[in-house]
Amino acid sequence: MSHGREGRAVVVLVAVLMGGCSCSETQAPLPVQPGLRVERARARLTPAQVGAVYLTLVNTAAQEDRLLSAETSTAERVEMHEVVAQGEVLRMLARPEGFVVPAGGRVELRPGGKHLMLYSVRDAPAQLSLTLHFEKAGTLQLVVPVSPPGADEP
Ligand SMILES: [Cu+2]
Repeated sequence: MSHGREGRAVVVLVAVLMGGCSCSETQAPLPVQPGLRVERARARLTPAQVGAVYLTLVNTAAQEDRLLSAETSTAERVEMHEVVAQGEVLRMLARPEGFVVPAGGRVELRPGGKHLMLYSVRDAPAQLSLTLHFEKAGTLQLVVPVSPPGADEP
């Protein structure tokens, strides 16, 4: 008998909890954030006051987007670059048009490929705050850890 009562008490408690849940469901559901996500952001600085930021742009939206520009208070200028092979020579080209991120796709900025180039780095902080401007997703701000020189993987 006492078992039956405990069982009923549990049922009531569950009903109360579920009631609470359905109450909160009347609020606006959490939006499935369309747009861009950044993964694996890291920066590498050199003693020559230049540096690079590598990261992965993940586009969760149903339309393509484009990284238009980037800035950080740590450097005077940030440019979008890409290392490309021309014959047997590797060249670093400026990509002022930015980086297109396909719908539902991703673009990897990595050593030996696309990257953000930092010029006139003011100091060598442990991390830097980076602002990214996208054509559709707007502005994204993130904190990028600075790796010691040579620590980055290819
Ligand atoms: Cu570069």
